[in-house]
Amino acid sequence: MTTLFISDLHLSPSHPNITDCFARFMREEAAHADALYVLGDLFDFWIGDDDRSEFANQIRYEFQRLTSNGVPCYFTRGNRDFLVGKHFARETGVTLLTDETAIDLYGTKAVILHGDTLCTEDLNYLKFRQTVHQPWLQWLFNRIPMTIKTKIVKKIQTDIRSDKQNKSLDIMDVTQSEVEAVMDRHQVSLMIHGHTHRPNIHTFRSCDQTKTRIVLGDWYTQGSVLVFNQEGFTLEKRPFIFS
Ligand code: LP5
Ligand code: MN
Repeated sequence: MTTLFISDLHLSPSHPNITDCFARFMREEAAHADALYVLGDLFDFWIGDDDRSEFANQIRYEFQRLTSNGVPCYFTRGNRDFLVGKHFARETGVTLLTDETAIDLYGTKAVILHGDTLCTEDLNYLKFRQTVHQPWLQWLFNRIPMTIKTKIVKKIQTDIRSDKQNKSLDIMDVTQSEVEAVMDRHQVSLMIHGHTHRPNIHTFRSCDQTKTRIVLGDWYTQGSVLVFNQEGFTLEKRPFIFS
């Protein structure tokens, strides 16, 4: 049996090929797993649990189907779906996780997270994150009608686009000292995260131990899945199928 990890699908109604690949993955692969972990940015943007669009319901349905068939599903929020809330969790059967979670993977302890908080040199982003994570602001935002929320999000996305375009790739990657600090805090030698869209398996020495950091890939041109079992793990791709 396997435990599966995915992140950075950026699902949206404008990219049906990604949604198709995700639905196939859920029905044909996740359905037979011990557990599924979604490590953030499942959605290109989640505007709130009151999104009742056909697209949002389609994604809800895939999780409902999986969890009602007995596959536990865990969800860590990313920087694009930080507004996924308890209503989504209740309706889909997924368990929402905190920003950093320590888990046991067939006897190996690992820390899992989206990965945005590891980019400690991206000060503008961290400040922005702090702002939009304020509970009172989220409470307020969740009470605004959908049409107005959509306009606010579009405006903010447009306003901040140029800031991201001016950042160096280095600033938008993880900071090694932060990686080590998080692993130390959780007393683990394995970390799994997404966010940077730089799929890789990094091994390094720290505190006289060999440690591993697995970076999940995005789903822009193909699916990307970390398959973990008793024997170890593989970072795999899933092709899009065009009909
Ligand atoms: O995901 P990716 O790779 O494209 O970029 C991320 C960071 N960007 C973001 C922004 C989100 O994608 C879109 C957010 C829409 C917000 C709508 C909010 C609605 C209000 C909710 C209130 C509860 O996450 C990007 C990182 C990049 O990852 C790599 O790590 O660099 O960060 C940015 O680009 C952010 C800018 O640097 C921030 C600029 C500050 C502008 C101040 C605007 C104040 C807005 C106040 C909001 C209430
Ligand atoms: Mn992200």
